Order: sequence, then C-alpha cells, then structure tokens
Amino acid sequence: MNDLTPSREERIANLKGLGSSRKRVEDVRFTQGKGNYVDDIKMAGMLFGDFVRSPYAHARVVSINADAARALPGVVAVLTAADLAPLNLHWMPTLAGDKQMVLADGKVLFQGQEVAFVVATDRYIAADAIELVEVEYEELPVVVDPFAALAPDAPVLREDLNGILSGAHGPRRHHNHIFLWETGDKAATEEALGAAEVVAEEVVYYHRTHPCPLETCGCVASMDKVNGKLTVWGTFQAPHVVRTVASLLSGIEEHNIRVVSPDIGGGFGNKVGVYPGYVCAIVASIVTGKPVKWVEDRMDNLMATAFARDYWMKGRISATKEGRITALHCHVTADHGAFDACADPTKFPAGFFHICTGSYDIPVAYVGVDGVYTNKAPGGVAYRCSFRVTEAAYFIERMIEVLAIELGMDAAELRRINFIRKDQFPYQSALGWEYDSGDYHTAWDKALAAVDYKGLRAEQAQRLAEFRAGRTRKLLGIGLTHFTEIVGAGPVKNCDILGMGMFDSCEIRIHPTGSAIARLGTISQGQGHATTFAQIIASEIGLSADSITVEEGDTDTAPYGLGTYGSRSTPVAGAATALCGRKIRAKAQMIAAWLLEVHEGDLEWDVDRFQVKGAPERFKTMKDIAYAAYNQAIPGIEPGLEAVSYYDPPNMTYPFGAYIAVMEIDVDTGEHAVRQFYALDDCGTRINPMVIEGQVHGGATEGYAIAMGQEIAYDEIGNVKTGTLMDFFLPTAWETPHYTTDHTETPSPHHPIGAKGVGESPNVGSVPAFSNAVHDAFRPFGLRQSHMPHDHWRIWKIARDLGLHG
Ligand code: PCD
Repeated sequence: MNDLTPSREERIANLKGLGSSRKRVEDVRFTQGKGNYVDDIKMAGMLFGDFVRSPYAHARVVSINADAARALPGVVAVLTAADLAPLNLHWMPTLAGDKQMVLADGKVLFQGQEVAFVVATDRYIAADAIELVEVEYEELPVVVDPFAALAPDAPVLREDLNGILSGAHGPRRHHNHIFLWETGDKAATEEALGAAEVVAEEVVYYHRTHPCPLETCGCVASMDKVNGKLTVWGTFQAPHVVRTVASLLSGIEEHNIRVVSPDIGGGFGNKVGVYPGYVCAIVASIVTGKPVKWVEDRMDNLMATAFARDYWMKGRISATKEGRITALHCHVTADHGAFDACADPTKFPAGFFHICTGSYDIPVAYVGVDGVYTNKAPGGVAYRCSFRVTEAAYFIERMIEVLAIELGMDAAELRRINFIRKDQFPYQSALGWEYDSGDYHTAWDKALAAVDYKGLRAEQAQRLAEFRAGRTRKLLGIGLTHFTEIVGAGPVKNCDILGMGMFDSCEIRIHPTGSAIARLGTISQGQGHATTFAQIIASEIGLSADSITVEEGDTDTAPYGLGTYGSRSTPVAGAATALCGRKIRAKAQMIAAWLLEVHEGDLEWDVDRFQVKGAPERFKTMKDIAYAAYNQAIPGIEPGLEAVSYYDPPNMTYPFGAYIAVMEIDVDTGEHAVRQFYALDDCGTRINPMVIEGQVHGGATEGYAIAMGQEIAYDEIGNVKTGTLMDFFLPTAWETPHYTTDHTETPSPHHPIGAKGVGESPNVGSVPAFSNAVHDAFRPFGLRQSHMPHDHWRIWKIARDLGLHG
C-alpha cells in the first residue's frame, strides 16, 4: 500500500452507493432535450389516430355517419363500436372488475367519451376528419351528484348492468350503485361513540382532481404481420401488465407482443390504467398493417383520462375529555364516474383508504365505502398516493383538527397524546393493517422545534389581536399534519391487479470488465430509477454506481414486474435489487475463494472486495472476480456472473412525516401566501437524499395545487369546466412555495436495506397541511370545515360567511 491506495472511506465514496446524493444520470439527456418520449417515435408509413368525443355527458347515440370523414383525402379508416363488436373489443375490462366502452355503444356516459376513432396519414388530417363525422345524439338526464345518483327515481346510467344485482365487489342496492365495501368493527365502534365523553362529527370532501402529467397519454402500435409480432410503445406505468392484458384481449400469444415504455414525462397514476386509445391504436394497426400513433391533447387528457379523489367522507371521532381518542367511524360516498375504472389492488375497491386511522392509536374503527356511478369520466387513480391514502390522510387530519376544536385543545398536543408509541411497533391497526415501524414522537418534536411552534402560536395570537383592533386584514394560519403512508404493494397473498400478484423483480448481469446492467420490472416516469437503483447495487456488490446501467420498461428484456405506482418501486423492486445483488455476491465469494486458494468461510466482504479474514492485504475486488468469472475455468462453477430475483414483500412499508405550513391569509381578497413550509419525512434508509428532496419538492407542489386551486369541476349538465390549463391550476415557479426539508430515519424491519417509499408522501402530507393552515386561520371565528380547493374565491367566501367583511 502507498499514499495512492484509496482509504476505506474513499472506496466507499467511490461507489456512490446508499446515502450518496449522486447526481441524476438521466438528467443529462432530459436537460438537453434528448429524451425519447412516445411522441418522438416516428416510423415509416406511420398513421395517426384521434377520437371523435361526446359533447354530452349523457345521451343516446342515434346514428353515426362517417361518410364525409372517410372521403377526406388522407383518411384511412374510421372505427366505431360497430366495427369493434365483431372482435368483441367494443367494451374492455377495467382494473376494478367492471367493463368500459372502448367506443360509444348505443349511448355516451360522460363528456369527452370516445365515440369514433379516425385514422389518417397525419395528425392534422385526423383532426379535420373528426369534425366531419356526424353523430346524432338524443340527450338524456344527467347525474353529476353521487347522492342524487342514488335517489330511487334517478336515471339509469349503466343500462348494460340493469337488473344485475351483484358486481365485482358484492351486492348492488340501486341501479347506480357499484358496491358497499366495509371493514372494521361497526358495532363496537357505535358502542364506543355512544358512550364517549366527546364526539366530533364532520363531512370532509376531497374534491375531484386530475394527475395532469406534463406529457399526456399516448402510444404507437405496430403490427408486423410478416413475423406475427405486435410492438406497442406507450406511456405505461405498468408495461408488463399491459402486455398480459393485450395478449388476453387480442388472443396474440404473449411472446409475440412487445410492450415498451420509453421515457415518460410524469405519470402520477394517470398512466396506470388501460385507455380506449391503446385498444383502438392496436386494432387500427392490425387492420391497416401500418404503425398507428395516438397521443392525447391536453383537453383529452383532462376530460377523459383517469381522474382522482372525489370522496365524500362523513366522519365521527370520539375522545375522552382529556383528548384520548376512543373511536373513529367513517362513511364514504365515492363518485367513480361512468365506469368503475379505479386502479386498486383487486381485493381493495377503496384502495388503502382504511389506513384512515392515521398515526393514532385508535382502539376501534369502522369504514364503509359506497361506490356510485355518475355522468363523469372514469378513473379513480392514485394521483401521487398509494391507492386512496391521500383521501385517508386528509380525512383523519381534518377530523383531528375538528376534534381539537370540540375539545378546546391545541391540535399539536392532541396529536401527541394519541400517537402510536415507538414501543407499539409492529402495530396492529383497528382496521387491519400492521404498521412495520415508526417513531412519531421524535419526528413530531423535531418538527415543532424546527418551526418554533410556541413562537408561531404567540405570533398568531398577536396577529389576531391586531386584526380585531382593525390594524391588519391578514390572518395567520398554522397547518399541522402528521401522516402515515402505506406503500409497497404488496404481499402477493392479498394484493393483485387483474389476478396478477404484485411482486417485482430485478436482473443483474455483470460484464467481464466489472461493469453491469440491471433490468427491473418497474418503470421510471421521472423518479430517477437509473440513478438510485444503481446505488443499491453499488452498495451490495461493490462496483461503482457509475459503472451500472439501469434499464426498465421493455418487456422483451426486463423481468416481469407490476410496474411503478403506489411508491412501490423502492419497497418491492428495490428489495429485489438488493437480494439480486446478494446472489451475485454469493457466487463472487465462491470465485474469490478459488482465486485466493482459501475456504469460502475464510473470506469476509469489505466494501468492494472479498478479503481473507485476518489478512486484509490478501483480497480480490469485485472487478477481479468479474473478470475471472468469464475468463477462468473454475472447477464446479459455471462461467458468467448474473442473477435474477423476484420479490414478494412480507408486508407493506409505512413511511411517515410531520409537515407544517404557515400561511398568511388576506381576509378581503381571499389571497394567501405560504410563508413557511416545513416537511420532515421518514422513509427509512435513504438511498439518495438529493432525489428524496426533489421528490418532496415535487409532491408538495402537487399537494399545494390540489389544496389551493386544482380541481376537475362539472356544471349541472356534466360539462367539464376545467378542461384546459387556463382553468385547471398547475403551479408554475411563480406560485410554488419554498420548502424546508428534514428527516428522521426509522428503517423498515422487513425490507432488505430498510428502505420505505417516499415519492407519494409529500402529496399525502402536504394537502392536509395546507388545508389545515387555511382552517386554522379562521378557527377563532368559528370555522370548522370548508371544502377544498381553497382558491381565492372560496377563501373570500369563508371570510364573508363568517362576517369578517364588516
Ligand atoms: N428513494 C430513495 N430513498 C428511499 C425511497 C425512495 O432515494 N428510501 C428514491 C427512489 O429511488 C426513487 C424515488 O425516491 O427514485 C421514489 O421512490 P418510491 O417512493 O419508491 O416511488 P416509485 O415507485 O419509484 O415511484 C412512484 C411514485 C408515484 S406513485 C408517483 S404518483 C410520483 C412519484 O413516484 N410520480 C412521479 N414521484 C414522481 N416523480 C417524478 N419525477 N415523476 C413522476 O411521475 Mo402514483 O401511484 O403513480 O399516483
């Protein structure tokens, strides 16, 4: 050894492994405009498909005349339900066990619904041809309110289901009812509520919104009739599932279908489901023998692809006079739109909503969810939340605030006395979850200290006094949240999508010169997997992350996996990656033993090498071993160095966090300013702190949008009022608040590297934090609950209704 020999610390740093804020390798191409998105794909003879969409929310389709459109030069085909019916593709199954029209079959059920598919030689001709398709509609009464939908005399929306009294999730009690899903102990909950000293009751509405990724949904389908191979490039968050579904629907054998997710410009749950555009593009390619591209425009995306939320949550929470919570009851009326196309694991029609006991030790609870059909777009996706967790977190964090009002207590203290204690983990929740690990009190105290909570409350009281004395028109709101997420679906025994178990996978292949390629069943939409999964491998096998390529999204090469959503990549594929690295290391150990002429047991692993115990100067690095694996004849060991792992997690992971928003609110204009936003996240072992910080910034900004202005709103006849980015709030740099991030680190006890997910946490935590800040500002004037989004107009109305405008 000499001065140039790297120290152990330097060897660790060189790996850029776990805990390193390694720069995102994918950003080299993204920041130079060199990404390869679906719409970048251009093929010889490629056609373009586009939809005729319904202007009505509910109407009978009397006739469709496409003659003029077909006559337009450049138009190749116009498909209607009548063309798809012989193939039995005019309807398709949804992820929720319902079925959905691919093209309008006799009627339309929401504005923007797909009625006909025009295929032309380019996008512009397709757009012109759409205008030439004459559709005669006969308007039907529209239902946009889920409560009205359940009235005895409400119009029948789903005539195809008329008289069918049982759906995928049990009995239906009305023609517009989808299911009632219940969990918890109803009787015990009612009993505890009845006997309670204090009960707070409230209706909490989490409005309808939309993930709105910057890149809309789209695909290119190409049927190669000579070789019998279908290739589909698309914006898919779950490419393997798309391949399996495409095979089942089309009858093409799965090995003859290749699904590729190229670069994706944001998913946020919007790209999990299967849309009519995919089916139509595939059919059109099979019919024409040419590649067919379909890419939505912004209005298509906002109007017709998967919405999120739209949960009416009626809650009752009880406590002792001292504030110990004794029970929680929740009934949800869930507006699922025209088809039940929610993206949830099959057994959970309300997703993981029953995590709604949150961070609190609540002895008994009950949840009932009624799914309802209305004349709105289908969807119900996990927009940056693990299957309805954000609804659950918003619900409980609002109920806690309302209970604090009822008790006349400080909401921070109310939370503290009800937190699940560190020594209670693994914790069994009243609604059936097993929280893996947590230390809520430490996180909470750290957060309150960081923002000087006591000081803030004093300042708030001072401000209130000045307001009352007429010296200011601005109130101060302090929005508290402690959330518990549940991510990493999931154990195959209870989590599947369309019958496919939710495991995930990683395959690692080491090259002779000591670099590697890893392929996973997941797919990045911007999260930075190429950066972070290489870091997991680097720490496991001792090759620098810079020498490891990570590839996802091509079903011909990647091992089968269920994809990326619900923050499942780190908990599931990340675990597969670590274990796959360990398989490689086990073989490497045998090779090293042979090279060093010692017994395997005489070796120990150290950062990037196997060394002889007690004689660390005798070692073989992973690079040495990789070379030997390919170039030496080693008795009893087959050449090569690669492995594959499929991982079925024993449990989900439960990340948590403490978020605090401080807001100034102008009583006269309804305007707000976020003065401070503090986000403490605990996602267990942190792979890349910089990536995590980016995730928190992004997620909190989406949460800010949702809480403060973003919504998909309908008028009473089902017109989408927010179908463009003029009306649908997407924050720009101008509106985006400044964030302070922080962390504690409580590893998951069952994950091989102790990591939990983090991508969704900031959305789950920030929505209630922002909303609670608005409510908190008006608490002294008697405000209990007011529905999001808290845009300027709605805040102004709160002030007016409270009589603050004088
Ligand atoms: N991490 C780290 N560490 C830890 C965790 C995590 O580092 N501990 C990192 C990883 O690696 C990645 C991230 O972070 O990179 C994330 O992760 P996660 O949590 O696992 O998740 P994922 O699975 O991967 O992803 C998913 C998510 C979601 S779900 C969403 S919505 C969103 C998020 O992600 N999306 C997005 N984020 C994002 N970002 C971006 N950029 N883009 C996008 O799109 Mo869903 O369900 O779908 O709704």
